[in-house]
Amino acid sequence: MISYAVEQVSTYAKDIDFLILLICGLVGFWFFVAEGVLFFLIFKYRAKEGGKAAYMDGTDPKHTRFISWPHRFILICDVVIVVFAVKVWMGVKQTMPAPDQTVRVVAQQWSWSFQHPGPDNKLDTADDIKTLDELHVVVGQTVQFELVSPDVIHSFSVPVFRLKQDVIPGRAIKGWFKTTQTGSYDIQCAEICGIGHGAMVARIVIEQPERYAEWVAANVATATVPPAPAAPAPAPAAPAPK
Ligand SMILES: [Cu+2]
Repeated sequence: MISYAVEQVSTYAKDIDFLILLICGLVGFWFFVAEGVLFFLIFKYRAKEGGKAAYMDGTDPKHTRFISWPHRFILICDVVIVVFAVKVWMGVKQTMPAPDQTVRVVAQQWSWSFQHPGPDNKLDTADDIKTLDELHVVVGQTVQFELVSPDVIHSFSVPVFRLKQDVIPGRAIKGWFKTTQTGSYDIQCAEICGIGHGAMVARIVIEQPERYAEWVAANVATATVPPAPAAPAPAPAAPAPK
């Protein structure tokens, strides 16, 4: 149902949507039951000619069962939610599948920059490709990301993946996703991080392997490679002694 509004583009998006719907369904059911009983009782015991108010201290078992039985049912619902939530949490946050590709995501006031591994598929080598506001990945591959921030707390949010992870200065936070279809989708910052927070947007481009290889080939030449140090100039000849 949620996927009508926001596509599901990661392998775990459907699990998270299921959890949201489960919580909405159970909470919504009890909300309507509680409101229905409330309005029914308001109507049934409305002011009437000759009616008298009665004092009840709430200790009679005939009265307390109206609290204790719903309480038990709701506790069962809570246990159901916790069981499913832990299952999804373990699958998304407590497992780290072997990655096909590792990227570094730098969140900074107020932009996203990305470091791709380049043709050797290793980060922090001379062929890395650095981009601003655009992350490229291959469809169907497991991508491990490393989130870093040089300034304040940000949050790496990709709605189509149902992924949101805080980026904390001083830490390199790892996570993963596995894409299910090609396309170009929003990345946003989901943590108020200063005056330019609203402008902190980027795109993730999910491509077929051939297109990704073309992009790597086209960009590796312009990758930010530190220039080789210039050869030292020859020292001027010492003046001949007079
Ligand atoms: Cu931010």
